[in-house]
Amino acid sequence: MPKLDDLDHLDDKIPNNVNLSQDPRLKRALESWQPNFLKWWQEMGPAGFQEDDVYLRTAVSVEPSGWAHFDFVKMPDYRWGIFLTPAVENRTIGFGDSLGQPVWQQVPGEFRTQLRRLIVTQGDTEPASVEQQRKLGQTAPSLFDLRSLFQVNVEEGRHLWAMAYLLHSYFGRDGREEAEGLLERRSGNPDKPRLLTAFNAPCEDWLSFFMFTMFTDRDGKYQLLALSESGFDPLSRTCRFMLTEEAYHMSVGETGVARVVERSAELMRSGGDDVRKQGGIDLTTIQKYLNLWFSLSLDLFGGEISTNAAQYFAAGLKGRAKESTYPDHVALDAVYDMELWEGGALVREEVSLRNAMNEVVRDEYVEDCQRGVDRWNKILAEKGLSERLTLPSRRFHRQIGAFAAHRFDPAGTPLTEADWTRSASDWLPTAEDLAYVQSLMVPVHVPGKIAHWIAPPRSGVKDKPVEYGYVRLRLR
Ligand code: BYC
Ligand code: FE
Ligand code: FE
Repeated sequence: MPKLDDLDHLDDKIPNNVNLSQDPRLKRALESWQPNFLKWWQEMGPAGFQEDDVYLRTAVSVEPSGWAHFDFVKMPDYRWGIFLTPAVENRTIGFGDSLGQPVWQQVPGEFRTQLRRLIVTQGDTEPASVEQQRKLGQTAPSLFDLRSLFQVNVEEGRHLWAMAYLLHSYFGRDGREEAEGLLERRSGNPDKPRLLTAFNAPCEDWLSFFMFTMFTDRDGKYQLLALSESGFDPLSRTCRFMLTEEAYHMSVGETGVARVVERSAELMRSGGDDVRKQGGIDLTTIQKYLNLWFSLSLDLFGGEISTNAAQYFAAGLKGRAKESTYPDHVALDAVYDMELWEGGALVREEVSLRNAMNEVVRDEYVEDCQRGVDRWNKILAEKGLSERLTLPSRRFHRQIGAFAAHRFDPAGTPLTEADWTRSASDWLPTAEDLAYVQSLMVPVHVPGKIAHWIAPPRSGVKDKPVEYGYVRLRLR
């Protein structure tokens, strides 16, 4: 386990490109935070497996050769590092009221509270996801998948380090308190819940895990893209490096669901429509899980109309994903035409663009999700099936924003409460659906073997075959 006793070797223990060994104040701060992080990891990280060797990718530097270093490590020995993408010389603020001015290397006093809130919100999601996935290792469908889970988990741990670093380094005493708070809240705990809705939802089977990494990690991608635009340069550089890891998380989700779809399609072809009878997951259940995790993830973008988002944009703290692709970076006179639910009806309304920034980012996200669903449907088509998966309307099952106050079906049609109550079990996983999927969750921890309900992956990790022993389990 890394200890900070030997400060001369700090850069070895916490790989970093922020000159940690030259910064005594930051060193001391992280010195007291790190044991609490490890305590949190032992208590709330993956249940079991902490003594097992896992074939993990560790970031050891920001060069392309340095962040894809593969080796067997025990998870508590993973070298959680602090990496920022190298600074862009003479970078200027790319949007908002301060467009064109030099980026900030320190926190601007007038925006301190808002900036801290953004960083705390981002940071809170990282340990939350690890907590949600805590028990999944015990039912992994293969060693390949077990490794994927742990790779995602250690990297979310590193994302937590990234935000804790910003809090410790740039926010003084209250930053230190917020960094402790990140280790104290608990996903799903009513007394000290995580900050955002989806991060308190249970994620207790592997279909949920794949939907989570497909849809919820993809919110991560879009939020990180938006924060990468920040005029606060350390935040921008931190998020740009995190995005390199996020791509992997989303691929775990997309290919994971694809493999479940593939197996279900095979069973339908060979054994008929009753997939459950054949020990697979039927497309209806897959669609319900998709509906749930997509709608929970849509909520993570915030309200359709948001003065918070307008302020973040005006201040240059948070832009749009890929801000440079938009023609107008001030967005003062522009409007955004959106659909809302008002006075008991769907209405179209022109909203000042700055107030619509959450919706603009959500638009990009929905398009990206659709591309993934299209790829799943291609598998169904290739197997000669006419069934298709669909993204529900963004009005469906919302708990945040303009549509939270009413009920809508997956096509987006308004419903009475009675209609909703009658049909909700057709659209969202029921207790019985969850129990069925849970009944399939038996661990397959033998090299080369895989659970029946999921197709094997197309290829292994790095240069290893699919059948490789990616996790070396100690005899128990
Ligand atoms: N749940 O103005 P509004 C990731 C609150 S995922 C609960 O509409 P705003 C990851 C809001 O706080 C990426 N509360 O929205 C993925 C506000 O409260 P106050 C995480 C919510 O402020 C997988 C009120 O409602 N990163 O990295 O623009 C695994 C009105 O809010 C929610 C970020 O989120 C919600 N869903 O918030 C691991 C980036 N939505 O002011 C990791 C940082 C809104 O009334 N966060 N509220 O007390 C932000 O940029 C913004 O806070 C939000 C939208 C995008 C969340
Ligand atoms: Fe993350
Ligand atoms: Fe992630």
